[in-house]
Amino acid sequence: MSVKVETMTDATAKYQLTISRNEAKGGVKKILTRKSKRLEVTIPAGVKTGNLVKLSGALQTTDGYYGDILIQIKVKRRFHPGAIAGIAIICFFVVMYALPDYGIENRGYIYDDGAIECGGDGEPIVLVDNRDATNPTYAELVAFIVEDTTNLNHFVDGRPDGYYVCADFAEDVHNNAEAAGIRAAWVGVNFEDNNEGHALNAFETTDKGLVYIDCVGSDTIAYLEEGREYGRIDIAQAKSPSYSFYQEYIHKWQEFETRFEAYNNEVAEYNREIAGKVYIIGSTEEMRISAWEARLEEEKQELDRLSKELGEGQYKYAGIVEDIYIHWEGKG
Ligand SMILES: [Ca+2]
Ligand SMILES: [Ca+2]
Repeated sequence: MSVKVETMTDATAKYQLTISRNEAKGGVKKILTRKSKRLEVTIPAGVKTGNLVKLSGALQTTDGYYGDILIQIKVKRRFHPGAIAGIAIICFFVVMYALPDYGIENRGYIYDDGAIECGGDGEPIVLVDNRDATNPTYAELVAFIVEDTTNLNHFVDGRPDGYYVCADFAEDVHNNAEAAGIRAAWVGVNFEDNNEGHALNAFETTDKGLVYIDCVGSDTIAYLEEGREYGRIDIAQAKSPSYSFYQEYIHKWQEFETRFEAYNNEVAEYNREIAGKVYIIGSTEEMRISAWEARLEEEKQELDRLSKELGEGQYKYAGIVEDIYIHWEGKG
């Protein structure tokens, strides 16, 4: 969901809300955060792009004076239902834009078309930059990310505990890195097949160029290219920040899975073959079985080695990257 303040008059606040086709078809409830107050907005079934949803008198709750909140609906065109089924590890945030009150531009905010990027709590993301920060080497970056504990924070995406989402993870990693003397960027991503955004970090390493880091849930190198699948690999297994490394990594996973299945099938076959049989040592039959067993043992060791190289598991599909916005500094 993305919400953008368009204009604001004395008595009406206007927002634009992008929803999926399924949400438009079936109706949906969304939370709108304004001035630290949360409003539950019911979008009725059957809305179309351009329809307005009016929250009559809602400014009384949020701003303390009478006025309406108008929400203009935009139905996302490109949306493939089911494409994001089962997302567990990648976490999305609600992109909530709010114009600065009274036109004051606060130092360190991230601006996009004059609107400010906000975290899960509706408060602006504040980038605290360090003038003395410098670009790290890849090894320095990895050492910092492993040491930094932002990845241990819990992703909270709802009531009653408030919100701490990927935008907030990226804010903390950015500010911790700058405080440690490492120049960092906050990165926003949109997906082609998914109407929610994602946030992460970028660093310009002196030896390996631009490196994306995503610390939601665990420390990972992220792989981004417009028009391609968003990738993540655990930092211990990620040997290179280039997208081709990610493609090879996924290919290796597919090979591993195929090989692992074949191994299991052959073990089952071997067990069926030897069941209830007694072999005379030195006989042709015994030598055949021994050689087979040795081959299986060898394959098992190779699979163990590959498994260590690949890590615990793959990150689930998050979407095809549509746009990448890299913010090195907060503006103010
Ligand atoms: Ca860490
Ligand atoms: Ca920065």
